[in-house]
Amino acid sequence: MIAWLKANPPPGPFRPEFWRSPLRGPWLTSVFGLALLIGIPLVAITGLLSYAAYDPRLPANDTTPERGLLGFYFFGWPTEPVWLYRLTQGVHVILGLTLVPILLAKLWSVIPKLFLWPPARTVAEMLERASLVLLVGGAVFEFVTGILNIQLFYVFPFSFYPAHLYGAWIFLGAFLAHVAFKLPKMVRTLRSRSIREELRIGLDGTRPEPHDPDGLVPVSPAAPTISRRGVLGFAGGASLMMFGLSVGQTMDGPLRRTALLAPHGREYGPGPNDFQVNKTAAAMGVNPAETGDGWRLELAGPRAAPLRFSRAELLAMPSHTYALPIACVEGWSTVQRWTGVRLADLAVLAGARPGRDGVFVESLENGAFSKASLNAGQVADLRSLLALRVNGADLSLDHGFPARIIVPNAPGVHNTKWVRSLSFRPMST
Ligand SMILES: Nc1nc2c(c(=O)[nH]1)N[C@H]1C(S)=C(S)[C@@H](COP(=O)(O)O)O[C@H]1N2
Ligand SMILES: [Mo]
Repeated sequence: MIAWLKANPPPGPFRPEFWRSPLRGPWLTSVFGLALLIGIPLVAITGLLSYAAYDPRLPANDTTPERGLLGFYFFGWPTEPVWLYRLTQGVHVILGLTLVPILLAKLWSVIPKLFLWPPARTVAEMLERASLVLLVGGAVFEFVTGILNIQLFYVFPFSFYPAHLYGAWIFLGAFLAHVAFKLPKMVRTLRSRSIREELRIGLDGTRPEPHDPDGLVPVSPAAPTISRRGVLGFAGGASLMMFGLSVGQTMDGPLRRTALLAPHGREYGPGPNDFQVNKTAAAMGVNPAETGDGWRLELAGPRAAPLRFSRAELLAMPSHTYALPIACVEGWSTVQRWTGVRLADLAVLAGARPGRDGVFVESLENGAFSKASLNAGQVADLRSLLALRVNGADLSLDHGFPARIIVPNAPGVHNTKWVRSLSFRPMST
């Protein structure tokens, strides 16, 4: 039966003669594989750290309450070093983008295996191919959902955050299995041919790799139209281009304009407020009338009856200024000078117990990012502010006027804008 199937493949890509590129072979696949083997774990670890940074055990911070065991590694997210989340999330997004051309090149290099005929000959082969469905499907799913999300195209019929998280674990499981299967072959193949020497070979000297039983090397190769060096240069160059056109979104100053792949607008607000806006007040349906003279901050805590403060009263309190980043989950970041009242001082007014109470923050608007919890360590850090001003000017409406949260090393989404109330309460993690 198997012999008959093998002898009678369906037409087209199921026939080995269909695949003719003389460049395909285990060595080329191994080079791309090595790049992914280095890059993907970094993307995965920084992604999982981002999940921990939300402090998902606290109220309102997690939209995947069904996470089950996936939070096994959580820890109280620190405020030090202040640049940590900026770094980890920048790596997650920008390295992810940088790997896209390598991933595509790797998939191109193994595409004949998608049409292997017969699809599986043994149970072991069937299992391996099932794991490849999870591997390739998982990789494509993670890259596509991630890219759509940083471009703010919320087009999928599910919530990004749990989908990207569950997808990551499925992909990682398949990735680990794949590495365990293939690592010995990859190492052997890479040793068989030096990359330096390969880079010296032009089109004239380009020959197919020696026959391999896995079926990557074509049985009837066409003449090469590009050298292996050319393909590596093309994939590497595309990858560098992705990096070069996105890394600027993590910088302030003129280089920020080089981030042509970053989606957000370029004009954000007047003078000192001219820096990146994630969601505008209009987009979030903030009613400007509620941010005027009638606005009051509601302050609640374990011992005090709720207090109310006008913006003028907050401005009259001891104020502090720190240069701190906003680092968005979408990978962009910026450092600005924020001025406002310490959360620690407000905690004392509310009768909160230092080191025990965190704070539950609510915004004037009602969207997905309108509520957040900060842990006790974040409240206690003297640089954590209810910011009223930025770079010497009042906050613009888009940056959260009348008042917003700024916490060192917190993910951007926890720096709630248009704050309506702060409620200090035990936040044990
Ligand atoms: N109320 C409210 N606060 C919010 C948001 C929001 O949509 N609503 N967006 C958050 C996100 S995702 C980020 S990255 C930062 C961005 O702050 P900025 O727009 O001032 O740069 O604000 C955060 N605070
Ligand atoms: Mo964000």
